[in-house]
Amino acid sequence: QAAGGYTVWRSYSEKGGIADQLRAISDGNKDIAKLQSIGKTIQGKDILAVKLTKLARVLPDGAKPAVLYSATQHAREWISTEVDMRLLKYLVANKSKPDVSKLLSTTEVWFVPVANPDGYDFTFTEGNRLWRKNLRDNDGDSEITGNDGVDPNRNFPTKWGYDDEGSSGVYSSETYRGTAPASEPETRAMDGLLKRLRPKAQVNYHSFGPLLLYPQGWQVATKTADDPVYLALTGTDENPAVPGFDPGVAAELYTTNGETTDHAHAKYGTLAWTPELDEGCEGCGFVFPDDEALVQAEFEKQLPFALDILKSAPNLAKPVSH
Ligand code: 0X9
Ligand code: ZN
Repeated sequence: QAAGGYTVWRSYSEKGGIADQLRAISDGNKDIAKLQSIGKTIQGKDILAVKLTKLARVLPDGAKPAVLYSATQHAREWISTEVDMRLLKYLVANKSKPDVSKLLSTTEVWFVPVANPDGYDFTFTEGNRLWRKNLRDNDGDSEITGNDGVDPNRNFPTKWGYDDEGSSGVYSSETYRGTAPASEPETRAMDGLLKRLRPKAQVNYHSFGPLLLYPQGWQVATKTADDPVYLALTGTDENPAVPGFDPGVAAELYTTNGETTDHAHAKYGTLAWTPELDEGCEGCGFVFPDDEALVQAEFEKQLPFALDILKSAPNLAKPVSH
């Protein structure tokens, strides 16, 4: 029986949960998959990543152009982990088909399906379904209350705390940025991976939208030099890359700072997106229904964009180094 009695949803650490699934996928596909821990959470859990590519265990990491699909920086955004996992499973299941086989020859496909394992597991405990942040004990009282947690999507070094707007210096805020840039081990794990790979692209799944956002998030006045590339790959209001998903510059929605995709783009030249996935029903918000057909439909809706990015990756400009 799954934690919480769910049909679809699995916590990170339960038997048969996301961590076990990542281990099983890697063990069962030694030709194309390599599992690694990119760091530990505050509670000491391994933050697992899978690299999917031909000769995964022979070639060094970063030997081919890389694309990173990450999810669940925000603990409650469960649909993002399922979409990420289903993309991984789809590529594994189709590894012998010509299209996928070619992608696995030319590209490294990276997955971090749960970027915030402490927070994610916490949302499977009673009364905590809507927890967002990590489990940093801000006030040092050895229990997790409303005063605790750092927002993993406000803790990155790029424009950290800029103008004190778009993140908060207050413990209890849902957008608490932490005590310093990259103060959180979860941030350092993700940043370390980005630094090592300098991926051509990152798709950082969140919920809920439907929206398809790209940098910058910290200011709205000036677009990035990559705006034409973003436009081409993200599409227009009339013809978005994901059906029904409003494409646009993240800061036009609201400003953020210390945000992941701004950091990946500014620091490593990675083209990075934040898809804000569907709610699954009107008014469901962060609580996407425990419904296999709806979850699978959301994955299938995301698949063409995810594959387009992967196909484009080798041709995208070489990421600039700073
Ligand atoms: O606020 C966030 O971190 C993201 N939204 S969520 O509801 N999943 O928390 C959005 C980040 C995108 N950046 C901006 N909107 N500036
Ligand atoms: Zn989010």
